[in-house]
Amino acid sequence: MTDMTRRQFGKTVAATAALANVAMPVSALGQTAAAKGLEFPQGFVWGCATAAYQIEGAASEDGRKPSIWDVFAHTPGKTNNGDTGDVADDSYHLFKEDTRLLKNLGAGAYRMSVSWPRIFPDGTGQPNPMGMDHYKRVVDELLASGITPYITLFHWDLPAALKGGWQSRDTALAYADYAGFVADQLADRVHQFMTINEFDSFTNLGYKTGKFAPGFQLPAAEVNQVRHHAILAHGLGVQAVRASAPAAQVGLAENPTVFTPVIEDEKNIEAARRAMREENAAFLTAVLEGKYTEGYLEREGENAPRIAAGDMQAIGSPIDFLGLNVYSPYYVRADDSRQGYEIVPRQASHPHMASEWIAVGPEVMYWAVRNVSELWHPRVIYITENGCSADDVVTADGRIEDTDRVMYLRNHLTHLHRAAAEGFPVKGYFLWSLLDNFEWADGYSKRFGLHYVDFKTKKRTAKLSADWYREAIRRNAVV
Ligand code: GBH
Repeated sequence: MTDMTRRQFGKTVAATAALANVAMPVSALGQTAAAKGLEFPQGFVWGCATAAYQIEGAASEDGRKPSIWDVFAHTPGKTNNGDTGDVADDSYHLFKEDTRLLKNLGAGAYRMSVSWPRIFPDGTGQPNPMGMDHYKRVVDELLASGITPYITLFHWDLPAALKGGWQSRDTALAYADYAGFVADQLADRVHQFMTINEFDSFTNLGYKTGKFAPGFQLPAAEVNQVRHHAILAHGLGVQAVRASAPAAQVGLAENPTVFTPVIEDEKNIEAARRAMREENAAFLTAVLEGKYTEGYLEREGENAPRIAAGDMQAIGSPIDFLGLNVYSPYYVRADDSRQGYEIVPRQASHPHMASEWIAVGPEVMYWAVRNVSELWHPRVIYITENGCSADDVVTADGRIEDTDRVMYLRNHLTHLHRAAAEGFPVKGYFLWSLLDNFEWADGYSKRFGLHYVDFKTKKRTAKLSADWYREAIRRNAVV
């Protein structure tokens, strides 16, 4: 917030709300709160997010070698319909067009990821200049269009050549070398880096349930070691980026399990905070506290990770901003147990979007920001992902009227606005996603984009939600 303190901003909002309560002629109301919508703080960053393997295609071009996702997707039975990211949205070639889509939205920022196997095709060793040059071109195109790049250094496409994958401690070291190299190469034009996207997705789904690459189902002790290597990679990555790009801001994009109090009263609010800390003990809590909680070590017992000297200090390296990917809430209530909370299962009738896992509970935006703020006091929070899948259809005259996505976005941003209005330090929002893309194990069957992609022709068409988001960005408000 530039020229208003948080408290003043909160008061202004309260005053506007109070005004709206007094009897006023409808026309006067129309000119105040209603006309403005729920305004976000000045300078709020509005963006879109994507990830390399989900949009780029060009899987073996310019020296790129396979990632574990190429191998996984090409293994029969692993993805819906056997879909792969071989071609995806062809954004590797169409990045100028994608930049125009962002510009048409009025977006000020773009969160994109760099593909590790384009930069180090074998994971380590010699860098591949053709891969690096590609990202320099993409970044330059964004900058020329007035769009600030936010770069994710790892969004799950681990080079397949790395022996042992995340089971090997060496992968964390290789990651730090890669992260430091990319930061050095882009330091003159990129000022925001995220080390890693979502620990849970590539560790637990990759090595415990096997739903994601590399598709393993390991015993608990080995899974915990994988998780430890992942957060170690983050910590070493923070240090490597700082060494290469001292002026840059470094953070991560994590999807903690977010807890919403069943009722907003003191004891349940406290329970939500406790649950948030303890249920994220392997990842976010460890990163922000530089230690595993006693509860986690006790619960895991002999399966707890082996920790080398210096690991926890590296893992707890200070970050400049916290990125939160927020989709679905869990509900929690206070109880008399030692931990002080009980997770309340979702009702069978709880509504969800096209992906069943996207249970709709827009207050999750508020509680994500508030819980992490009260627990760890990060100076800057970005929502690095939020959005939904919808069963989009193209009408006879070529429109996509995704009113359900608009409903989802409007409600989630309304609750995010509440967090900003109460003075929590949320500074930006990146909508997942700019365009329909390869949705991991769901292949092309789930569409998350503001732009519809015809996967045969690669044609992009703005959906109704793109028009809605443009208007929100233009007004800096939810309307
Ligand atoms: C994000 O993950 C990812 O960062 C992004 O790449 C992805 O495209 C986007 O969300 C939309 O999915 O199949 O029942 O096991 C969000 C967290 C973790 C949610 C994996 C879905 C699989 C559920 N995701 N999870 S299931």
